[in-house]
Amino acid sequence: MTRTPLDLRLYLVTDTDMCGDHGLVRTVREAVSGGVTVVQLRDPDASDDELVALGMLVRKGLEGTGIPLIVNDRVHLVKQIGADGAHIGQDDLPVPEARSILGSSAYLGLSVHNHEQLMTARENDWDLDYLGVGPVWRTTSKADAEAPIGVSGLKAVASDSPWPCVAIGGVNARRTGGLSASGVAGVAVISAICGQPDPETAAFALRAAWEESP
Ligand code: TZP
Ligand code: MG
Repeated sequence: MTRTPLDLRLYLVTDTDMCGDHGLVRTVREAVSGGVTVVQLRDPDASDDELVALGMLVRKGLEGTGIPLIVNDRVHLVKQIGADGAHIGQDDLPVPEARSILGSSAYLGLSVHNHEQLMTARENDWDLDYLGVGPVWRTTSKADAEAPIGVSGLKAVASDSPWPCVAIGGVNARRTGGLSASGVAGVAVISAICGQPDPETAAFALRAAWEESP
């Protein structure tokens, strides 16, 4: 089955705590109004039941927008949430196992931190839709984040990747400008949208920076 390619230009990864009083669903909806093209539900601290409950609310909030919902790590919850796919890291379940749980119609993204991990994915010809590449810059939004790979590390992966790549880690509107020249299909952010007083304006600024980038 062929999946419609994702529009990866502005990829929002959620952080429930960071959304705080503004609220997760409200943040997601406003961010989509501002130009977010994909939403990933990420909450490593939530139990499966809590994530399903949150996921159903977010999915409902996205109804009618056409914006896909991707679930971080918990591949086994994608169907229950009614999401469009999953995103897994290097230490999560193996790609073929994730793909077999998801079936061929759901999206699957993989985090890649270096060229060696890209080569492993390529050699295995994994059935992926995109790669999340980073952290490009230092980030405080992920407890166990790897060392930053910089724009040069990002370019090295993106230029040899058969899959579209999304830059993640420390991305903000100021830094977005230069990133399309790195060969990526878009940028992924947590803190540049979650916890911002006005997520719609924040998303709009990121999207504008992406569209205006050379
Ligand atoms: N994976 C690599 S860096 C990162 C994740 C989930 C966190 C990105 O958060 P921020 O706030 O956009 O730096
Ligand atoms: Mg993970």
